[in-house]
Amino acid sequence: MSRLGQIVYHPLVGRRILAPVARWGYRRHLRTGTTPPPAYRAMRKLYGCRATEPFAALAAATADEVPLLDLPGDGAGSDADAPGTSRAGIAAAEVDAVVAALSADGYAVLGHLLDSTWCDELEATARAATCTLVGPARGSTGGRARFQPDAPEAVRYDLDEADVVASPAAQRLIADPSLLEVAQRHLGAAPVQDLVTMWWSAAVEGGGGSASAAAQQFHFDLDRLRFVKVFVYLTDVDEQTGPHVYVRGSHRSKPDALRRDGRHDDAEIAAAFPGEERHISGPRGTVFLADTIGLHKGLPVQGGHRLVFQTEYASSLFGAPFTEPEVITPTPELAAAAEKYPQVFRRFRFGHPAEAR
Ligand SMILES: O=C(O)CCC(=O)C(=O)O
Repeated sequence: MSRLGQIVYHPLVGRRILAPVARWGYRRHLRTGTTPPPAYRAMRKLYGCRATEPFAALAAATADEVPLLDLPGDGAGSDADAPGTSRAGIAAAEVDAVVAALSADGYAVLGHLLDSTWCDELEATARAATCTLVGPARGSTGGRARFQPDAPEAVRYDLDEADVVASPAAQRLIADPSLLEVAQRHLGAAPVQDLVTMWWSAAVEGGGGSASAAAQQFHFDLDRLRFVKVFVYLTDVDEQTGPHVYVRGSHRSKPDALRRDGRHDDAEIAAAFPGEERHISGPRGTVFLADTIGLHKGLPVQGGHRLVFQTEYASSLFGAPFTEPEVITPTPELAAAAEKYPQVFRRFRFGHPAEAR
């Protein structure tokens, strides 16, 4: 580890060192597109400092990184009032309500379900994929297998991002203009697509209790400075099949002890946010957005299984290392969006089937 890394990792180091290291790393990111690991670490630790302004100032600085997108229907874009301009996309009818709920509560559930043909397509992708096993497992965690609904070997099966982005339904979702608009308004910054994922969760005999690695203990995300996640349930989700649990309002502020990076137990959360736990259940096709700087977890699956698709938008790629998945055959929707908003989709490598062979 570098000397700077050793300093940043020291448990007693405080904001006087963390803040300049994080700012230096952000400037480096702007020049090079990569984040020095000590700067990412400094950013995470800075969030836990008692003085909240240095983290907030760095997060605010990302708002200027990419010019705001000119989205149809968004007051921020010059197209907004053009005759005949109207919103399109899965949240088109409820953008204002979703933005308001995200701001007030930290999460918002869409009023209608995702088209079942899109769900079918995503589910077929997930059934065919070889996944990475995560969390308590009968086999070895980190192993690779296809999900077997009748005999799952691990509490979580993660698909490879390349397999997810190959799905046309996934591509239409990540390029969805109404989701881009919600993200832009919530972040106060142009959204940059930084993660696409899909995973199965299951009950495993002898798998033990809730699994930290499978995100089944309360935590908050901090891979980036500002971000919002879109979740789609691709199976019916009830109390038995692992609903997402979000602590309402915890995206706004948290007691100092809960700003510590790591896992937090249920009693701590209940004491700090009495009555604010929300269990998000719903039928297949349920879509919700969450600002997961707020406290959240997935409830362990008691029986059956759950399949979730997720896409994330951030104000900057500063932070955790990001992947650069290849999209061999982009849908017309993604191709058009990537041409119009190259910065949003800048981590994708667009190929052509002929080149891939
Ligand atoms: O499985 C869940 O609902 C929790 C997921 C989670 O923690 C996350 O996506 O950050």
